[in-house]
Amino acid sequence: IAIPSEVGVVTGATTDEPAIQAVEAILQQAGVQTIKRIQDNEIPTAPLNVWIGGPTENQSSAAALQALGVTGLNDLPQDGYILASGTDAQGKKEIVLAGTTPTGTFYAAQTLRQLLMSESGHKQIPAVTVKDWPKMTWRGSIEGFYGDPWSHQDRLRQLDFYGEQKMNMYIYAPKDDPYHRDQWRDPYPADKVNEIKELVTKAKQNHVELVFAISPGNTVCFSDDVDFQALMKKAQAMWDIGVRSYAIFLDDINKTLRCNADKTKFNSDTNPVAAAQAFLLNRFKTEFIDTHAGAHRLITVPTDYANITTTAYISRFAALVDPSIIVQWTGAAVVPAGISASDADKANAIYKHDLLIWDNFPVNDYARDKLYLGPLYNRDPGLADHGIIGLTSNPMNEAEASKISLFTIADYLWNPQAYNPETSWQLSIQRFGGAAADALQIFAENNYSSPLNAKESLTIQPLIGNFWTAFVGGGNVTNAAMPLTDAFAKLQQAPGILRSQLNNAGFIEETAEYLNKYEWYGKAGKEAVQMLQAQKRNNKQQAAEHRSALLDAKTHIQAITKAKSNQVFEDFFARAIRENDVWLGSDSSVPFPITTMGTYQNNTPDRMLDGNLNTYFWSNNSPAIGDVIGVDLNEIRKVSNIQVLMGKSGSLSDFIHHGVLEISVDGANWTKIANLEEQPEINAAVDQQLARFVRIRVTDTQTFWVIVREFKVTSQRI
Ligand code: LTM
Repeated sequence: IAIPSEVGVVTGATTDEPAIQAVEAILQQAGVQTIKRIQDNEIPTAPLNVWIGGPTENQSSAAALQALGVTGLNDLPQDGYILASGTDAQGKKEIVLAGTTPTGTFYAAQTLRQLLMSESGHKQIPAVTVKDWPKMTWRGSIEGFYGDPWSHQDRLRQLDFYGEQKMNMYIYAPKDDPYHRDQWRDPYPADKVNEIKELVTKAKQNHVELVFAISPGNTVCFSDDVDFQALMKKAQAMWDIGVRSYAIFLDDINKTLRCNADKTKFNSDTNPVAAAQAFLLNRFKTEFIDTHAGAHRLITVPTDYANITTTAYISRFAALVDPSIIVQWTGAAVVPAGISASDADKANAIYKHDLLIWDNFPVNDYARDKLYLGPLYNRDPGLADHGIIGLTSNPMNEAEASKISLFTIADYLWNPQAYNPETSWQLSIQRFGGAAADALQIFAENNYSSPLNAKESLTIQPLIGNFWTAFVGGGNVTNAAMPLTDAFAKLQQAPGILRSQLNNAGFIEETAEYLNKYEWYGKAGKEAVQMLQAQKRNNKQQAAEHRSALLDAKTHIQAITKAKSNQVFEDFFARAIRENDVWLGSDSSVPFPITTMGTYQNNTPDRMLDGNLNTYFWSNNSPAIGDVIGVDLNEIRKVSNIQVLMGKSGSLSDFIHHGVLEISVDGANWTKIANLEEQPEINAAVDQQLARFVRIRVTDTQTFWVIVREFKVTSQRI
């Protein structure tokens, strides 16, 4: 259906106004010059007419659907819609956007925009019938992180973005807004009230439920009337500016009662803290929510929020909190790699309330030098059928950068069965990046890994593997070097392209240090490859020049501490420099430690190669799946034995509990020697196999950190 320069828009008296505005904006973007608004009792005459609103909003939309031979709107679930486009029996072109509710109609308008965007030139849409509805009831975000809250402009832009992505909830709960947590009793000053009022209006325009949250738990006296009245007053001030949804959060507080006020209502309870919290929540529900017609269900997060087995506290909280109150839960961990249907079943069994997931992805308040620009992974597609009523994602302090993963989260929540992280991410990059999408993809795929998925540097990592295979193979490395140099060159160019072509000043400002660092990574990568190529050509002069440029780029990289180092690149440079050292005459029989894990204090990896059982490497966290620890023998040798002593003497818990022992000649292709399950100490005979690299690779998550006292490889020159 080509969009002509004149389009009729047919609306009813109660057609959703934000949907009308969205359609008109979309048509203008498609180059329409005349938009004729007509009522549902008038006869449309334009060459293309768009009916907006289901039968409750627009009296003529049922007939318009019928004219296209489309039925079944009434069979769709809440907020579902039909978007039908085509030519009727009289040859008239029409588009019908009909929701089961006004929200559904608004979603139909968003799909119209998406259809236009997906056509080249953005001036036509396919003739289609789309019947569509959300699987998960609540889909949104929770500004619930520590550190710098989002700015007012950030929030306004987020709400527009949620509307476009059919997300319907935004919970306002920034930990470092003083009036939210530390000074919760104090009223918001007038300018802040005005801002929140503006957010409420913006949320309504986007069919987003704005939930106003207070976190009083650090200082509140649960039974105290004065405190309760302060809470009521705060909630009333928000009601007066249009807020209709509330949350009282109790996360990250001490489980103490703190005050000497009247505790008779809960003091004799088996868990007075849970009982005190329930008392406050239930009282707020009865005295505020129930007395304000139009108020929505209260939301809370308990103090134990990351459990799948019960605690004394949870069991009392579940029993005492009013069943209408929605409980937030983060999964089986605060930042869980995955949330399975069985986790949800277990959580339902212990919390015994409707559960709304507080998903701590892509939040980075605990890793302020990381950007999580990859998609959502590992949320079971069946969660909605296992007692989960919705999911709110806790995003990064970087509001614009968060939109890349939020797009994929919206996708997952709308239709979890059809969700594919990689394809959703590609589309997110296209939409967010616009003309600069290619550069954005390069930048984002090098800031991709997260606690949900350890993959990093998706294009460059395999190219590095190919390069080492060719390099060790002894033949011509040019064929493997070319695509790698090219990929590093593109990485170097991407930040400049983003700065000049991405139409998003917020993103550029938030990610400035990362852009600088990755520009240098691109430069350093190119120099490293060229150094090794010069080495292969036996050209000492050129190799030295590239080495010096590599070291200079590395100095710039190290100086940018705001952005964490990229392990794939750091490993590549370390090995490249080592190869060059050996070529220049360093002793190649000295093994070199390799690891992807960070170091705790001064327990550096070289300590596992020093022959001293009292010193060790100690990781600075529990390892992720895919993390490695091992040695590079600097040349291919005949290996006869591998002995690895993990854990501290006397306390063996800090070791790799689930892993594989592997060897490789080139650092790219690996052969398994043994599976390692709960084995802190390993002594493996290897039967003179050829290898240069020996490592243990982590195959499952664990909570323990890793200590390696010695990693001893017995080998001979070939
Ligand atoms: O997750 C919850 C319920 N509370 C806090 C969040 O405020 C914080 O952003 C995340 C990530 O650090 N962890 C929490 O425990």
